Amino acid sequence: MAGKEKQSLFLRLAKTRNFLTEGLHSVISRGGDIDAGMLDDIEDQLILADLGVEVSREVVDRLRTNIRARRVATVAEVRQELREDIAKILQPVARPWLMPTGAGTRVVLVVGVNGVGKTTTVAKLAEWLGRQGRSVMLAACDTFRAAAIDQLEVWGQRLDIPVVAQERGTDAAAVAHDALASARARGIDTLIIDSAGRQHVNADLMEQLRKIHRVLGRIDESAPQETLLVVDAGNGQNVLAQTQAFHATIALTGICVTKLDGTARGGVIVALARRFGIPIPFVAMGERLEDLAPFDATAFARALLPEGD
Ligand SMILES: Nc1nc2c(ncn2[C@@H]2O[C@H](COP(=O)(O)OP(=O)(O)OP(=O)(O)O)[C@@H](O)[C@H]2O)c(=O)[nH]1
Ligand SMILES: [Mg+2]
Repeated sequence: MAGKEKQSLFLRLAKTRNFLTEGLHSVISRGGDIDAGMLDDIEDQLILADLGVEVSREVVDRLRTNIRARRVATVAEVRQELREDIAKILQPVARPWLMPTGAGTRVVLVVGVNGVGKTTTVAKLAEWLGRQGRSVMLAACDTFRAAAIDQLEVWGQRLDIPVVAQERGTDAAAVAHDALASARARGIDTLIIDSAGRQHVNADLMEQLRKIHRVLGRIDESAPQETLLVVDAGNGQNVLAQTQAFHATIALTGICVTKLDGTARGGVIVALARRFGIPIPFVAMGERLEDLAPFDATAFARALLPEGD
């Protein structure tokens, strides 16, 4: 069932079409000779889709080599070659999210800049883990805004899972500490910590993140077992700067790319894969709980470049 679900999400993505730029489709579909002009146009379109200048050049260089070697001769083969090349770049980061069981409470710390979908992703992850029979608790560590605490509590009620929250203004690290102590006491399998949105260039807020990390480590030196960065695909190349800064502050174990449904810039995922090699266990393509899918490199590449056009 999971496979089918996953596939239909990626198929939906392919259908939206504005996902990649219409441009690439029209370049490849216009027929005619595969000449230097077409290769230049393909490179431009990949850059517009946010694969980044470097990766776009690299992909088109490989394509050019294959055309010269006559391994690629038709437009259909160009499309297939691009699809396979992109899937190959994505493959190493598209690893399943394996959370060992039975080793006490495991902690997932969810971080990212403002408004990227952290809290929604926390809820989706909780639901996903719950479906696998795992007990989950949430910690409301966005203590800057009362509304943020309320938002998480509403998700907790909806999903029927406990939420640890304290008053607005409480030190986020203290909330994280108490939540982990409580989760361990209750024998909870996974504690997911929702954190406040913070700009990656804000040194004070980044330091606060380090503190949360440190305080968790005092209770369990291997916590947090997962530090998940949430990024909004619509932020384009800025996603790379965000990843760089968060990774330098607290080593990331994974990236979740959201809002792939609302953007033509999904190609940033390819740039992320090439530049950092950090696992991308999940992608999100909508606001609903079921709009989270384990990342599938082949299905994603197929959504970028559908077959048979
Ligand atoms: N279209 C779309 N919307 C999403 C997705 N994920 C989250 N959203 C929406 O994005 C908005 C912000 O989501 P939140 O989960 O509150 O984001 P956040 O990162 O917790 O925000 P802050 O806590 O304010 O930093 C909400 O309206 C969500 O419903 C997605 O994959 N696709
Ligand atoms: Mg939030």
